[in-house]
Amino acid sequence: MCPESLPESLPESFSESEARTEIERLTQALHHHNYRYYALDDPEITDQEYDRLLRQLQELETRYPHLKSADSPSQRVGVEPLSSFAEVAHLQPMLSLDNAFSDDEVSDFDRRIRERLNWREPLAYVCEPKLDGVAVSLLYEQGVLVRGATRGDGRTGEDISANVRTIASIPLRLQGDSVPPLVEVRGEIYMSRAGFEALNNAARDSGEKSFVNPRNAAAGSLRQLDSRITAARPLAIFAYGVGFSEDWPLPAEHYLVLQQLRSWGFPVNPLVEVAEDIDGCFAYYQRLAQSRDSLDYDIDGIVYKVNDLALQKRLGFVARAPRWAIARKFPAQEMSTRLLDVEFQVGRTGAVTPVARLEPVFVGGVTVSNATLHNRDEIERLDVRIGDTVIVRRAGDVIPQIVKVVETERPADARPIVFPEHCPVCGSPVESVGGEAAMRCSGGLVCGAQRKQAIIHFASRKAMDIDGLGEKLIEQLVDAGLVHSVADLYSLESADLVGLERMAQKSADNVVSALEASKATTLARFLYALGIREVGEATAQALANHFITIEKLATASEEDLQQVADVGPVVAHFVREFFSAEDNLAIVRQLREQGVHWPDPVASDSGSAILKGQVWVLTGSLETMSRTEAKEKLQQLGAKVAGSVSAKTTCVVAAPGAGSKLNKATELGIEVLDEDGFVALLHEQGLL
Ligand code: JCF
Repeated sequence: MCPESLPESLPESFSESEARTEIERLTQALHHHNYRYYALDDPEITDQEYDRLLRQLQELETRYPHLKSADSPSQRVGVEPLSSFAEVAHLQPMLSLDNAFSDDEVSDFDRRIRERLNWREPLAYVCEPKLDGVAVSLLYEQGVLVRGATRGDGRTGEDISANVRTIASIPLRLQGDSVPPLVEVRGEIYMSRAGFEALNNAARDSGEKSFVNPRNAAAGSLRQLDSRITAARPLAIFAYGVGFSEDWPLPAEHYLVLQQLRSWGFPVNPLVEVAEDIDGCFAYYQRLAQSRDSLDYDIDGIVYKVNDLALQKRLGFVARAPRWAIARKFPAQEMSTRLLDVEFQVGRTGAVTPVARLEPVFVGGVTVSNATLHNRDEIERLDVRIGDTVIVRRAGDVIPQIVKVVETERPADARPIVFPEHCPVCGSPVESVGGEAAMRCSGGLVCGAQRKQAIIHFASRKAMDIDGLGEKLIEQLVDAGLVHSVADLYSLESADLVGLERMAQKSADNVVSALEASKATTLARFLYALGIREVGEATAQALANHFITIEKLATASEEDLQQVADVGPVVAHFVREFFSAEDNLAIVRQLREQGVHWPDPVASDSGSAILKGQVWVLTGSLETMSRTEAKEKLQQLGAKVAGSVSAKTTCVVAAPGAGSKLNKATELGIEVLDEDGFVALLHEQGLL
């Protein structure tokens, strides 16, 4: 099992029996390491070492094809295409789930089954995220994967064995010594959001059709007759149950079935929990609804299952769904509605963005009446017309998107969308620059829209954070000719503001004080506020940490700039371009003359960056400061601040309301600081 004991390259002069032993040894080792990686999330060897073992096995199998085993870990690459999928019967039917759309419906479910069981005590339920993927049944004979099938109508499905064998997290051989002679394992195959994005980007780059959502991508990938295509798709599985089994002592609880699945080598969702009663189920729903957007896979709800298997058996089924389980659905993230019109908005960098005006529709928990159409290519790709019925998707905080046109519902008078040749705000020609998909207004700061957007960005919370200077006010200031560029803001007096819409003396004074207060800032915020193209929050922080003073940054060459982590040629070019323009330098100078200032940031490569090289994660909501402030302070101390907990995390700051990230940190044995501890650290470092 120990990889170090294997020679770098295999000797030429293997006898056949030595080859047989070696193949079996490598096969065992690879199965074992798959188990460590996918089921336990705790690998013992590096990816490189794993690849080396796999290459050695492949080399031997090429030399001795007849020694290749049926469950060889080398089959993940796929095989010759099929002409069709065979129909196969499940040994035990695959069930579907009844749905509940409110807590009341879940209460009814709990009451119903307790009545049926005559059960007066609270009932314990296993709670798990309901993945939006494709259900499969995997058949293992003597521990070896012999068949994979779709759910189909629940009784029979399609044989997709060749495809499921390519999915790395599906064990080809069950691990451990409690393996039944025959067992059907049920699970949900899904595509991670990250995998989906990568797949779609690659498809778009090569001019192929992209997928509407991760579920369609997973389903489409499993429906390939050529398993070599499936092999190239980022699919994964979470196992959630056992169908038919032979000679296997059924555990007493569903939760123990899941533990067994994990020890056989299946990934089981780490967010699965047992709730002691129905109130625990409600609490689980609240927590998961909160973290839904931060998961790396789509879920459409939660599954609650009676934990006690003897009780499950007594409850039995109705039609095709078990009485002992229910799916509590989240609000739908995709809905259909009508595209009423398309307007064109001009952004800070002049990009002209088509915005869809929609018949209002409730999706992802809010009413949506606008969606972005991104750019001209996107309109072409979707082939969308005004009047069309479209599918709108809103997942989390992201801007609602149109993902698809319902072609069958296109009205006869649907109108094509015409991209404007002139800026709708300033009338300057709209151009496409250097192969970009975006079309830009060529008016620059002549264009009122670009000026307004630049000022809105400058004043925004993560930039100069000027309280009370919102979009409406900025629009009025620009339209009234009071403000032409950000440099004019600090000359504003209350008298200029009084009399503008919704501006009484008091609010005007407040805006002037907020302007004054915003002058004390950080170099990172200031750089971000300038709105240099491609310089977001993180890049601004990295530039500030690296160059320490704006003078050094403003005179840095593109080569110097690329020394900064995460700064590539594109960002370097835009930064250099910005500081080469006399107008921009004048604005920076004026702002500083008017009193905008910052302390020298602590350079991340200086000795005082006590958290240099560390990765911190913030979770929960801090009571003493905003998340942005906490993040800035950690970055000033040299730490990287990540969004999720992994083995690379150094420390987690757990504020009140901390959820799954805290659990994960505890699971991984990562240091956790509470808010008091964190505040004390900042005090020690002179940051509070
Ligand atoms: O994650 C799922 N989509 C999922 C589907 C999870 C489960 O525990 C399920 C399921 C469908 C049927 N359990 C059953 C019985």
